[in-house]
Amino acid sequence: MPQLSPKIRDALNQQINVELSSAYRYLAMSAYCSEANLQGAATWLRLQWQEELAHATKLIDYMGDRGGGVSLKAVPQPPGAFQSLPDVFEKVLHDEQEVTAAIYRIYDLAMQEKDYAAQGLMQWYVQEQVEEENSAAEIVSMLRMAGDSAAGLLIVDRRLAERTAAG
Ligand code: OFO
Repeated sequence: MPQLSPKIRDALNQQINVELSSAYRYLAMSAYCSEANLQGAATWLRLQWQEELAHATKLIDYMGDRGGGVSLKAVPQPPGAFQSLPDVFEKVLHDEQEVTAAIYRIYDLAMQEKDYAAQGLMQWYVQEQVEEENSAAEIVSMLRMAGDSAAGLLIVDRRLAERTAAG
């Protein structure tokens, strides 16, 4: 397997940072929900934190298979405060849409560089983002339906508690 081109290597290193930054934001959101006694959402977000860590380590492992060159960068401080559960999940959806855009940029680059193996890897992330955006959009829509109803929010929170595993 040929080594990664410098451009793809830089892009994958950047994406590792995107995934770790995403993980860190989920961890902050989970802490907020836990403090607000929204344990279902806190659990869901904690599992998502693990999933983002797995997305980052998958890239690290892949780079190892292609000659290495991993270079970890500083992870930005996540937001510390949120206004409400709907606010959290509106941000989740927005963040995931940005992650999708980042994945597409790497996919484009892998096509330009004729790196077929990297295209295969990015295809996995493209599919993963379909799920990520879908589940975020579904939760946002449930929360919009619940509106200002405390009972509605608790029902959504209970539903989020049903998530049992990352992935
Ligand atoms: Fe890694 O998919 Fe979300 O951010």
